[in-house]
Amino acid sequence: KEIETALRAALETRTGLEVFYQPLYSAQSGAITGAEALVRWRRPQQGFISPTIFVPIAEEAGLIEQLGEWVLEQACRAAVKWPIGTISVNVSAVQLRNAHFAERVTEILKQSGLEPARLEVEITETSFIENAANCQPNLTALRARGVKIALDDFGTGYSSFTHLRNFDVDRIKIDRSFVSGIGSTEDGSPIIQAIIDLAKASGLKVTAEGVETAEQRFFLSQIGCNSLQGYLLSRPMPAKAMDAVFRVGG
Ligand code: G
Ligand code: G
Ligand code: MN
Ligand code: NA
Repeated sequence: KEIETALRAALETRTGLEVFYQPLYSAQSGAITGAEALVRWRRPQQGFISPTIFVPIAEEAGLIEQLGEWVLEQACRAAVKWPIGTISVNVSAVQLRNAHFAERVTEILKQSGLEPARLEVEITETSFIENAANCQPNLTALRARGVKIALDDFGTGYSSFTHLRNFDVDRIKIDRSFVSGIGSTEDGSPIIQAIIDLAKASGLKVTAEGVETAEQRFFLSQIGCNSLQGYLLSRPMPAKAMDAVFRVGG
């Protein structure tokens, strides 16, 4: 409850909240092709609170729409200056169920001047499967406007493979739990290979998350991943640091 009150105040005063960005790299050329927006909340006494803690609190407290729209606004405004393909924004299941979600995204795109095709929303398969009927109209409307859809944490849901055909998405993001297995005793590489083959057969792009070693990067580019993301390549950073990477004004 205390954390909910503090989050409400942070949202109202716009203090302590910041959006960080983690670049995505082409597995072939190594160029930056996109970035993922990741919200950060720093409290005066407690330091950084993880979004895995405060996003669920925001969802229960009815604050996720406000938080999510703020992240979208920040991300679209920032990305419009950057020479990257897409800016990816994580979207909560609660936002996706809201009947006005697609409309709000459209307004934010207009205000920011970002081309719809340069925005990608990241959804998790569980959020979608559990609420397909409510989520589908939003996803259909967004795709009709050109917005891209990515399935995040792919492979962690109970039915990824059987459901992939039913998802109308552009990209899957292979969960980092598989990537961390590359080269270890619990080698995740046969599963990754199967995921990539399936994605390619379905015409989807593939991003691998959580790339932390050169061995993982090499393996993932060899087997056909389109883009790579992880601490080996870059940590999430503030918008100003991204501006500096691209030498654009803040
Ligand atoms: O950035 P970090 O690894 O700490 O993120 C932890 C989790 O929080 C990830 O699952 C990520 O998808 C989620 N997350 C980060 N930023 C956002 C956001 O803006 N909205 C939502 N819904 N989830 C986010
Ligand atoms: O669930 P989602 O894929 O949105 O989560 C992204 C989270 O993964 C972010 O919190 C980000 O900080 C984190 N992350 C990004 N790259 C790496 C990495 O190489 N290793 C680990 N352990 N986490 C990472
Ligand atoms: Mn994500
Ligand atoms: Na993920």
